[in-house]
Amino acid sequence: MAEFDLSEHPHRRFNPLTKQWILVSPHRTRRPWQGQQEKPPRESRPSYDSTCYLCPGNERAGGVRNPPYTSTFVFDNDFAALLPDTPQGERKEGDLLIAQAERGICRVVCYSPDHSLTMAEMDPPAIRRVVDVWAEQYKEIGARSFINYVQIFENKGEIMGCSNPHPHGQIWSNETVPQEPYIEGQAQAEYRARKGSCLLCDYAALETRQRVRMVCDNGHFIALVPFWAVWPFETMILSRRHIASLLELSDEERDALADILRRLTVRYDRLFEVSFPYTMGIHQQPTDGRNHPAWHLHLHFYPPLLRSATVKKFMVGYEMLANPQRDLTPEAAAERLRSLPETPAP
Ligand code: H2U
Ligand code: ZN
Repeated sequence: MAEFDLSEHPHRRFNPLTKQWILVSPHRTRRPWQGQQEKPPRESRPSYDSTCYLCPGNERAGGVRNPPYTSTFVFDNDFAALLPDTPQGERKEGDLLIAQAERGICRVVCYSPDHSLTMAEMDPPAIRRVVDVWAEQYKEIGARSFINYVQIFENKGEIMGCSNPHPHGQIWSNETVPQEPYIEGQAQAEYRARKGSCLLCDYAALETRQRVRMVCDNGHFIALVPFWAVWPFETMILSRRHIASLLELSDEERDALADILRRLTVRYDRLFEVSFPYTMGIHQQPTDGRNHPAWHLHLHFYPPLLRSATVKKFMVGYEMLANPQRDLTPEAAAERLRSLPETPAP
């Protein structure tokens, strides 16, 4: 019998942040990138679209008009999933029917007045302004006594359910810490109690040494394909310094975050030469007023595309019933992303 090889033999990998397992089946991708790589023409969009509800000066649902904004613009979501004035209460019938009222605030963040851009196409100072708005919003919303967690995220691309190509993201914040960050918070706290160090500091150091899963880095941030990635080209951005939220970033570190965001999203766009869809989110410490010494700021990118602009990964079958699975190894995905240019397509 041959010796166990991560690049060849089926195996499972452990995600220490969520304590979930993922099945990796590298032998299924032995055939490298065969088949056509059809390149649908890059859609070109106007800088202003009179029918877009996010463009400056346009009317949104409900009749409110956007101001003639010139950089970023934040507004309360007109169809907010969570509302600040929901009455408090709960239902509990034994151990089986349990419900709790949940208050929150939802906002939309326009990255730019230019309808035609994506983050990958914005210049570094413009992305830096988005970083500043994220930090401001996290601070302002998180300071409300009934808000204990602030989730900043972006759905990009129609295939991710994004309703509008205008560059924008969202913020949903609420009373309780939602599932994913709750689980990640527990795992980080347990790791710290057990090892006396930070899970993601240790992980960043390990990946900086091994480099096989690194995509790109700068003095303050690294972008990598996690060892336990589920989505084919999933990545994570980690701060090198142990900080728990955007608020702790220095001026220089904010620029560095903008830099790595641009370089990573440009690489994504170069992968299949299409505007690359993804869900991106920032994980920061809860805003519950407590200390979270184990929390380490990071961003997740979850892109669904598999091997071309049209072949998408679905989480079905075994993945819904057992656990997620991938064929392409995280190391092979990182190598592909690493080899791409950081300049936009001509
Ligand atoms: P997506 O980025 O996932 O498409 O979401 C856009 C958000 O914009 C969505 O949450 C909100 C929707 O509720 N929206 C408004 O707040 N006002 C509008 O006029 C249209 C859409
Ligand atoms: Zn627009």
